[in-house]
Amino acid sequence: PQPIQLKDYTPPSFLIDKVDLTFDLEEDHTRVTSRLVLHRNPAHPDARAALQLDGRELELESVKLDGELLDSSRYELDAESLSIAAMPDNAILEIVTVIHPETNTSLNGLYRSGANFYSQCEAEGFRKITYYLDRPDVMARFSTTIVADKQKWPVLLSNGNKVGEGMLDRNRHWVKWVDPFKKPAYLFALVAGKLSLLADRYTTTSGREVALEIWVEPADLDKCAHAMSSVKKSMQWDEQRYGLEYDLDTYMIVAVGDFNMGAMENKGLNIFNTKYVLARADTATDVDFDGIEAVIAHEYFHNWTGNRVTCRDWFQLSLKEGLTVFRDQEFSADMGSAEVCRIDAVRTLRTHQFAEDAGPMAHPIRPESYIEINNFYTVTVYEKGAEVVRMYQTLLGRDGFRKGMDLYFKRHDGQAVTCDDFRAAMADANDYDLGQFARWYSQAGTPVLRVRGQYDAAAQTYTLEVSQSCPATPGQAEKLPFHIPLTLGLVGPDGADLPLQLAGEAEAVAGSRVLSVKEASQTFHFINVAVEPVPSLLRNFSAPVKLDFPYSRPQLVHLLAHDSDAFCRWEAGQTLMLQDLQGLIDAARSGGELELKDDFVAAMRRVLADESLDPALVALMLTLPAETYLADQQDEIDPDAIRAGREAMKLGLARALRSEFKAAYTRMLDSGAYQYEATAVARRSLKNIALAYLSELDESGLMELAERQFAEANNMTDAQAALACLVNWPEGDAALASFASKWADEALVMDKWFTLQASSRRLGVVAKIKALMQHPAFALTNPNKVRSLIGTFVHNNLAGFHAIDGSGYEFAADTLLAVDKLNPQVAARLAGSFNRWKKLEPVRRAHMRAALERVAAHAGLSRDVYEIVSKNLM
Ligand code: BAL
Ligand code: ZN
Repeated sequence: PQPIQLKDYTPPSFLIDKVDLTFDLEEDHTRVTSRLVLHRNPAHPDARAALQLDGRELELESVKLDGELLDSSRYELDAESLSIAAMPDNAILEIVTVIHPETNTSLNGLYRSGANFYSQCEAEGFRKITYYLDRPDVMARFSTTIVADKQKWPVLLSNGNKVGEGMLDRNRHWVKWVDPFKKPAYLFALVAGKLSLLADRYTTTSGREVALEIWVEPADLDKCAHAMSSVKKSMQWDEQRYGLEYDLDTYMIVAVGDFNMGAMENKGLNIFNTKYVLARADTATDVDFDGIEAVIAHEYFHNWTGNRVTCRDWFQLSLKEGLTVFRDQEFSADMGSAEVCRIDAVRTLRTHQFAEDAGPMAHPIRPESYIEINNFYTVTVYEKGAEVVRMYQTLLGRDGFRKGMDLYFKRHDGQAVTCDDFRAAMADANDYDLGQFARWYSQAGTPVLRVRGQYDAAAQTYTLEVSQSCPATPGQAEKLPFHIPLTLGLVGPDGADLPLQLAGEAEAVAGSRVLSVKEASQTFHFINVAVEPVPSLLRNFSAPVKLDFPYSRPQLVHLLAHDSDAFCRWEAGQTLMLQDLQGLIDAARSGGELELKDDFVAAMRRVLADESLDPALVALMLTLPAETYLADQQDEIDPDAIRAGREAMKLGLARALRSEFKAAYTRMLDSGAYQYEATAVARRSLKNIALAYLSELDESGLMELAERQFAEANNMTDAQAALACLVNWPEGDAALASFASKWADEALVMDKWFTLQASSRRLGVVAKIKALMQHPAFALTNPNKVRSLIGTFVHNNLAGFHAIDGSGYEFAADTLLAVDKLNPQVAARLAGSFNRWKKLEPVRRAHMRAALERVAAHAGLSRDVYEIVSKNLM
């Protein structure tokens, strides 16, 4: 397959004003009638260009041009398109196609989940429904009529407002929907089936009445309350923060168990993975409740950032995704603890996006080419994209950012635009030069910010020398300097922030300030610095970079104890932890002693005993980096040494702080009913990390603590945390069995059961995963199941997946080939588990290469998997 290039972008030859769709749903096929009103696009360079409609896996029944039936000599048909050369400038085209949702396992286009019909069109699924100009810069007004058997499919939903319904012969009924907003085809949606409704209402600030509807399988109706309250909070927040109101009469959410993504922002009819809708105290954890609130907000926010203003082409994906992730992060920060949200976001970015930036799939947030666009729904486009949007706000201030947003909507409502248009709105609204900032969109890789500080006691100055660099990435050997906002403070010996005054300035600033770093090397002189400070750098993680500052251990201990910025405080602890973990990993590799350093243990003891700290922050400070993150810090990865070093730190801390963990556990116990509320969530997080450490100690009393919590928990957060402790020990087998029998009918809870076993350190052998694949609750056709069991094993169980005999790689290759036949998007995500192969120690590297080559040589590989595997082998 040939890559598609950003530089080749050309406007479409035709535009579509209106599309009327009729779906005839049957058990063994669906007939789609499409009536397109088109006109020639004056922006296209060739005024006589053919009309080339996209289409895949369609059975064409007929084409009519302005009422005249065309025979096959009047058009060209191939596997990807339908072309008509002789086109008038204005035309009405009527196309009838037959599709087969009942056999569509890709979950892309129109498909069945159980007896119901659902659709997923982003990015290019609409072309699997009918021939169309399936590109985001073609925006049209849609009407959709759905015809189906009333008994089998009583609920018929599509975008916009319902305008009519009625009965036909053979007990069939019809419903017609009209979407008054023009939209690209990727926002089209259709749902048909037996569904139950949770209904509510919302009145916008300007007085618009909106019907809120959540449609789910009947058995799940008692798990929708949290989703509904999240919708209302999101609507209110977007009005208050950005002045943005909802624009249709009805806002619908549908939950489906078979879904490739987390959720999809189709206009007025969001379709969600059940994972991001369904929650009850006994079935969902605090993390699930958080995730639902964030994803509901994300999809709702897309109505403006994505739907009203959309992307010109798929290279601009981060225009809507980076911006909308930033918006959902800000929303979550306002709903709970801003500090905890920020640290969580940084952990995600570092663990997953820094890894992507350092591997064969590295790409800028606006990629320059792709083979399969589905492979670019990445942590880079989403999470790094959100960091880039955050940097505008850091540079311009919150009010300046709002001015930029207002101008963006004023200029572009109803348009399909580019990342440059967004940047121009931010620059113009604030009269601020963002020219160099454009490099964040075009250069891949994680920049390194090297900072050195010098205190001159006699002159009372503190000089910061700042230089930046960025490693080469595939196709980009050289990088130019970025425009980096560096937020910092200077912390005095008493722990308070010193006033900040740069040479040449009349007055000092209290607390933190933002420096604009634009050169390869730059020096900043602070004056009137009365005492030697410890610099607190990159406060609130002001840029997605790696910081290189040679902190001494006492300096880190000082920041951990005093920094006024919660992120930097946590970061100081993490830096100490990482240094000592590296020492343990090195020792494990060379057969040395695995012992913790006293100053680190003492620092963690103080954290654990500090009752003035938010318990959630304490829990985060005690959380070890993931094995994969540790792997990414190595020159050459030895998975066994990483596991041994990390386990040694857990055990060492558990032994040294046994009584402090017990005290914290007891202090955080809560006998009341479950509440999803910030304080209660924070207390559970500390309680459960204390339990996790205690369960490292092979002591019967402590194991009983976990067993008791598992047996008596009144909520899934506590039950799952206890089970996670037990699964590493023989006691876990009985607990796992009782959990499975209790929750056999709850698909999302069974996903947790698979995940726990796939990440257990007892399970190092592929045979156990294979056995679990035979469990009745597992299905290779269900993405949630594949991600829970196989995905967890290949992505997160470092020592298990990287077994020295290569069995993990063989298993991954076999499984991803089997999944590829069913669902290429899900298979491609599994293929990503090979991305680190070049950094592995030689024995594993050879095994992994062999497995990769076997996959690459496989006949009939999807474009999705081909792209990942071929980039790995370059
Ligand atoms: N647009 C795909 C799903 C999401 O990012 O919301
Ligand atoms: Zn999104």
